[in-house]
Amino acid sequence: MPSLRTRVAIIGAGPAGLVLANLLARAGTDCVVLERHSRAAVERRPRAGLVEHRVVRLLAAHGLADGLIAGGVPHGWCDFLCRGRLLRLDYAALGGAGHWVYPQQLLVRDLIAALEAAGTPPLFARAAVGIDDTPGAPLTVRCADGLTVACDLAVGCDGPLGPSRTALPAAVRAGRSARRHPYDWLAVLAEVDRPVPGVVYGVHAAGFAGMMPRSPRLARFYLQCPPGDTAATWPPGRITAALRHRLDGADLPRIGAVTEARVLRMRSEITAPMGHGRLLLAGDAAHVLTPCGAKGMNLAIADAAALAAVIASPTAAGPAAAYSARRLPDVRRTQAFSGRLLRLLHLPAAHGADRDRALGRRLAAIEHLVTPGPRATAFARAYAGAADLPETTESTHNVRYRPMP
Ligand code: RFL
Repeated sequence: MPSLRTRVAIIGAGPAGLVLANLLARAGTDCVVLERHSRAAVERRPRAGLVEHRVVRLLAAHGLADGLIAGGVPHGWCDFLCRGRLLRLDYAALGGAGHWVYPQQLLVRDLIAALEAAGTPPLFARAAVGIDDTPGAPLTVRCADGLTVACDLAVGCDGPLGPSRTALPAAVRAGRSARRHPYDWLAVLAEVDRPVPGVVYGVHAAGFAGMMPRSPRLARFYLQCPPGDTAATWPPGRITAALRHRLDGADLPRIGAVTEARVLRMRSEITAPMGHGRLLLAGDAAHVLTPCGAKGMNLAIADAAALAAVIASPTAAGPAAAYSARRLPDVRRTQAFSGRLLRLLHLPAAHGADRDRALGRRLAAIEHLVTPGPRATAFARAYAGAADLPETTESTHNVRYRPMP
């Protein structure tokens, strides 16, 4: 039976696992990344696209942002569309920082290349199936093909469905807080005839619709749909018609081929503490957010950075306590931010005049939100991941946040 010995076994080569492995490699800490998919599959998987200010700063500080800065596009405003009115929140100007638009799969590709250059590429097509934690013996991660990895610490970066969460003791899993929202989102990637100029949130009587930039020829769209809906009920013609209807008034490009359409179950969940003993969780394995507010990948990378710091400076309380204390306040704040934005963007399930009144209330709330002042500034900073910046306005790398070219 093949076996390996390492200090830290990392399960999953998504943003969390790859950033952690890169930071550990830079600190000279031995680690192994196990990924169940092939390299080609993870480098092709489109998901997030908005990278927060603080995450760019962090990646740049470790020499991991060259591709992002060369190929990404700074972006710093979003539009809210409600009752035919388009209201702009210029959050980079208000809060001093914006996002970079850079598709997740490109960041994953860069992070894998950096690990390869460091001589520690992930082990692809190695699915972890279990974690054995026998007191007094090294922790052991078992893979489906028989490989075992003995380690001092295992970090589950394997998303919400990987084996790491289930390997936590039942008492820790019981401490999970979870919420299912009363709607789902159809997530669409589609070809466009020109770049989407920026983020648009459409609040509409027929349901929420969103439009996000990704690349010059591709855009991400979201459509609120009933809970439990499936992509099969959304043929391309219906998707395009719904986007035109719900985003009427926005600068919508011509939508071509739909390259991906999937229904995202809208739920939020936090595992607290974010680990136990020698097993820690990071990214989506530790907390699931809805895509609202574009926070999941950003939190995953912030987790990885905190974990690398905790591993570098052990404390008497142990890594799970130190890591949870560092990360849970930010995770909870971010969940709350995403929840507030969700409430703003969705109408309660009412009909007729009630729905119209609800739309009126949303429009008033949006007007309030985009009006410069402390509330708009707080929202701007939370949205761009700049809450930890000093109050003086300062931009990441002195960039001017602007629309897609
Ligand atoms: P990932 O990226 O899911 O990576 C987990 C990795 O673990 C592997 N794995 C295993 N490997 C070995 N053995 C096993 N048994 C394994 N089981 C699983 C998987 O193959 C995978 O490679 O988790 P990570 O690293 O925590 O990163 C989280 C982010 O990917 C996620 O939060 C974001 O994509 C969420 N998200 C967004 N986040 C943002 O910050 N900004 C956005 O604009 C944004 N848009 C989105 C999103 C997520 C979306 N979907 C598809 C859920 C848009 C969408 C449509």
